[in-house]
Amino acid sequence: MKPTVEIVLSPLLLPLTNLKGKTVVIIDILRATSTICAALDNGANSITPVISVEEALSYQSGPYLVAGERNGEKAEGFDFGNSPLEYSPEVITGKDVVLTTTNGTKCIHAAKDAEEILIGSFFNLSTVVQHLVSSNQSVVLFCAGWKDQVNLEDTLYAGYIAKALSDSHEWESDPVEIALDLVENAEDDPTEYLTRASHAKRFNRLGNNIDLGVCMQFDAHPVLVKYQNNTLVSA
Ligand code: 3SL
Repeated sequence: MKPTVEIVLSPLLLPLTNLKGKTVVIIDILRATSTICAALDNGANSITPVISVEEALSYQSGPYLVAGERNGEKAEGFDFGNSPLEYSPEVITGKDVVLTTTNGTKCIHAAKDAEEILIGSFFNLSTVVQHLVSSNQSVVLFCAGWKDQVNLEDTLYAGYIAKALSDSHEWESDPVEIALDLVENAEDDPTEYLTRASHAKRFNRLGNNIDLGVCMQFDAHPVLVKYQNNTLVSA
């Protein structure tokens, strides 16, 4: 029997899914998981995801950079926001970062029952697929969404992963079929497709018309990111 693929389309649906013994891929394309991959590939030592702004600020007395956003904007008092472009090698090499975001970092904590937790983005799509194929474990693709709502960009990415696993894994899952349909619709120009996403529109309102295109660079940061001992590291 082949291992399975499931997709959790929103954090509200996570309690319906058994994570025991499975690999979970956390997906928050815009932008938490993209930023995490960029920062670690650009030389950050570690990223500790925390749930609240207060908890993040409590790390400020230590040797940490404190980073993240609320509602798409850098939180007050933080060193960095949540754009991959902020985490260049010049500023991030060798640094330990504490990160809190509206949706993505919460999901990392929520997946604690899984055997293995990975971070997925278009930046490391092929690296994630290679790992999932070779480890031959059942996979849960966990979409962070936006404030518990399903979103386009995370579902689309889950579809790309499911499609790449179609020989090695199996499924009987409507969310997987939905995600595969999105890939079929978007494949010609996935960045253009995602301009209709509510978060792309939110970015435009905030004057950010760059990060959508940035986060859609396939395999630009081919790093395998694992959550181990409360911290994200490049494996
Ligand atoms: O919600 C999150 O985790 C963030 O990725 C949202 S934002 O893209 O930084 O606005």
